[in-house]
Amino acid sequence: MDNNQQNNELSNLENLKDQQLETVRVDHKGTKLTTNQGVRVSNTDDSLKAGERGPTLMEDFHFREKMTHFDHERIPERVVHARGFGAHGYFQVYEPMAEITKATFLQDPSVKTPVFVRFSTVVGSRGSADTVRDVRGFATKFYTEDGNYDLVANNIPIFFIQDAIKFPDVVHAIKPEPHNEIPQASAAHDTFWDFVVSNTETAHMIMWLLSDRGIPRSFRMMEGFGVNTFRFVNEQGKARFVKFHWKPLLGVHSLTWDEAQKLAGKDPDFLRRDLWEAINMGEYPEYELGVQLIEEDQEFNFDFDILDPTKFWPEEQVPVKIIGKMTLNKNQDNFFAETEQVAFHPGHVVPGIDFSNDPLLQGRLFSYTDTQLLRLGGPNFHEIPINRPIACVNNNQRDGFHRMTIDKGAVSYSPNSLRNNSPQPASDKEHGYTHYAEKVEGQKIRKRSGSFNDHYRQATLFWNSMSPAEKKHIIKAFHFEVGKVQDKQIKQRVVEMFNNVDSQLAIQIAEGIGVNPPANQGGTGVTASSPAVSQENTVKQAKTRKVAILIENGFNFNEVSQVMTGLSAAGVHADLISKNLGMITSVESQKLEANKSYATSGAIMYDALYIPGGKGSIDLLMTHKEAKDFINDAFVHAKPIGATNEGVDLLASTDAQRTLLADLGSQTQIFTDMGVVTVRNETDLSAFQQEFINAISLHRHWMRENQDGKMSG
Ligand code: HDD
Repeated sequence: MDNNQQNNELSNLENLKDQQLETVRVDHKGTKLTTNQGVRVSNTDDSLKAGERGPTLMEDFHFREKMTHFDHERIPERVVHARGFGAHGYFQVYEPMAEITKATFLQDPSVKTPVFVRFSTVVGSRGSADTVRDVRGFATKFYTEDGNYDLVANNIPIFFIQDAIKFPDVVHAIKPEPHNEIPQASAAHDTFWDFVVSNTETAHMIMWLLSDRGIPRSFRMMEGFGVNTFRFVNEQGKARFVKFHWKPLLGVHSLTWDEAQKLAGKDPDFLRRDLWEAINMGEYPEYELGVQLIEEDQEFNFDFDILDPTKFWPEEQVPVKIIGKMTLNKNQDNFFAETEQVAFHPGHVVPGIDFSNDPLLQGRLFSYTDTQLLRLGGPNFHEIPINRPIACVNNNQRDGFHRMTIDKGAVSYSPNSLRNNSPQPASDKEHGYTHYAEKVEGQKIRKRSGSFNDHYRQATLFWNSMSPAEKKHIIKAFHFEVGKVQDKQIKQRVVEMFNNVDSQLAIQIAEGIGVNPPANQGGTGVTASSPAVSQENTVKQAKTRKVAILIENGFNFNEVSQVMTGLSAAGVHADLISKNLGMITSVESQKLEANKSYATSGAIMYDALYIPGGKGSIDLLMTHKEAKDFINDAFVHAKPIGATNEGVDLLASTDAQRTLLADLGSQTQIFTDMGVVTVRNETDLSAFQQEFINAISLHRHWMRENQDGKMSG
C-alpha cells in the first residue's frame, strides 16, 4: 500500500489492518506443491537416492530445503510471557477525549481502531498449561492512524518490584531453578520465596498473585491494568498522570485452585480454547477502557508515591473514568505469524500519551526492543505483518536482516538537500510526537526515593478488601506455594514478613506450613478497604456460562429439552454428557446426542451441572462412579447444581447431601440452598429453570466452603 492509498483509506480504519494482512495471507487449497523457489515438486515422500535401497543424494534440493526449513522453524520463546494467545478486534472511544489527551484514536466515537491482543501467562514456557497460578499478560496493539500504540498490561494492577534493574533477579528467582529446571510454570519453590523474603516490596504483589486473580476463569473475564503511571497530554500541552484499566463486561471471575490443577492435566489449553470458541461462536469478548487521572499539582496528595509500581490507586480515591470499549471479534489465522511474532513495547506511544518517571517503566522502555532483536532476529521486526502500523513509515533507517521494503533513491540521511530534506520532521500540528517538557533536576545517584519505603500498607488494604471466601483462598494458596518450599528458615521468614501485613493472615499461613506462628503482633494499622478489588463485587451474569447435563438411556426428554431451551435463551451453553459418546434414547424414545463423555470432559470444564430425571437414566448413572465424581467435583467447586425428579435422588446419594442441611429426598416443591436447585414436580419446571439460571448467574456458592470439615478441594 503506498502512502496516498493509505491516507485515503483511513476513513475505513477498522478494516485497514485486516486489508493489510489480507495482502500476505495465503491459502494453499487446490494448489500444486512447489519448493520455496516456486519449482513444482513431483514427489515429496521419497528422497532422491542412488538406487532404491541406496544413500540419499546431496543434489536432492527439495529434501535439503524441506529439512533445512524445518530445522530452523523455532525461534527463541519470550523470556517471560512465553505462552500466549492472540485475537483481533477493534476499539471505539465513547466520546471525544480532547480535554485530557490529544491522542487521535481517542477523539472520534465513530472510528473503530483495529487492535490485536495477546493474553499470556508469565512464568511458564510456551508449552506449559494455561491454568497455572500466575500473573496474566494482557497486551493490546492499537493500529492508530498516528502509528501503533501498545498498552502492555497485566491482570494485576501492581508489580513485584519497584525498579526495573531488579527484573532479571525476580524472573530468575521465579523461573524453574537453573540446576534442574524444576518446577515448570510455578512460583512454588525455594528460589522464588527466598527472593520474596529478601525483597519486602513484593508483599503487595504476592497478596494479589495468591488471590483468585492468579487463576482466572477466562481471558474474557479478566481485568487489564497498565500498572505503570503514564501521562496524558492534551492539545494545549497540559499533562495529567494516568493509569489504564481494561474492565471486562462479563466481570472478573476465577477458577478454584483444585480446578486449575486438574485442568492443567485434562485441558492445558483451557483458556485459549475458551477464547477461540467464544469468538468463533460470535460471543465477542468486550472490555471497557478506563482511566484514572491525577492532576500534576496533586502528585503528592496521596499516602503512597504515585510513581511506585507496587501501589495501585484505589478506585474509591481516584475514580476510573470509562472512555471506550474494545471488542475482540476475529481469531488469528496463524498462531506463529500473528501471536508468536507480535512484538509489544510500552514505549510504543502516540502523540497525547507520554511517560512518567516510574522507575519500572523507565527500565521497561529499554527492555522490549532489546528482547525482540534476539527473538525476531534483527531490527526489521516492525515489518512483520502483524507488527506493521497502518500509518505510513518513512525514515532513513535502512538494511538489516530480512528487510522487506525496497527503499528507493540515493538519499538515506538527514538533513539533505537532494530530496528536499525528505522525510521531513512533522510539527506538533502535523502530529509530530513532542515529548512532554517535564522539568527534571537531580544528582546522579543509585538510590530509591524514601517515598517508596512503605511495603505493607496497601497489602493490608487488599487483605481487608477480601471477602471471607477470598481470604480463605489466599491462605490455602500460601499453604500450597510456601508448603512446597524446602528451606525452613525461608518459610519462617514468610510468616514474619506477612505478619507485617496482618497477624491473622500470618498465624493462618504458619498453621499450614509447619513453622511457628509470628512472634509478635503485626499488621500496619490500616483498617480501610477498597471494595472495588474484591471479585465478590464484580459483574455476575449467566451469559456465556457452560452447563454439563448428565444423561443416559431412559432420560426424561421433556425436562431436558425444556431446561436446555431456557438455558439457551439466557445465553448459557449446554453439553450432554454420558458414559459413551453417541445417541442416547429418552424414555419417550426421543434421541439426543451425547457430545461429551466422562473420558473427554469433567466437571472442571463447566460452570454448572444439571441432572435431569428419567428412571432409566438415573438407575444407570447411580452405577457410574464417574457420574458421582462429576457431581462431587461440581459441588466441591461451589458450582450451581440443578436436578429434577429422579435426578434429585442421584444428587441425594452424593457428598452434596452430606453438606446440605435439608434432606433432598423429602423435598417436593422447588428447593434452593447453597446454589443447589431441585424440583420433583413437572409443572414447576419453568420456575426451576428460572431459579437454576439465577444460581448460575451467581457463579459460585462459597457458603458451601463454610461447612467446615465437610468439604475439601
Ligand atoms: Fe514485561 C513481555 C507486561 C514489567 C520486560 N511484559 C511482557 C508482556 C506483557 C508484559 C503483557 C507480553 C507481551 C506479549 O504478549 O508479547 N511487564 C508487563 C507489565 C509490567 C512488566 C504490566 C509491569 C509494569 N517487563 C517488565 C519489566 C521488564 C519487562 C520491569 C524489564 C525491565 N516484558 C519484558 C520483556 C518481554 C516482556 C523481557 C518478554 C517478551 C517481550 O517483552 O516481548 O521485554
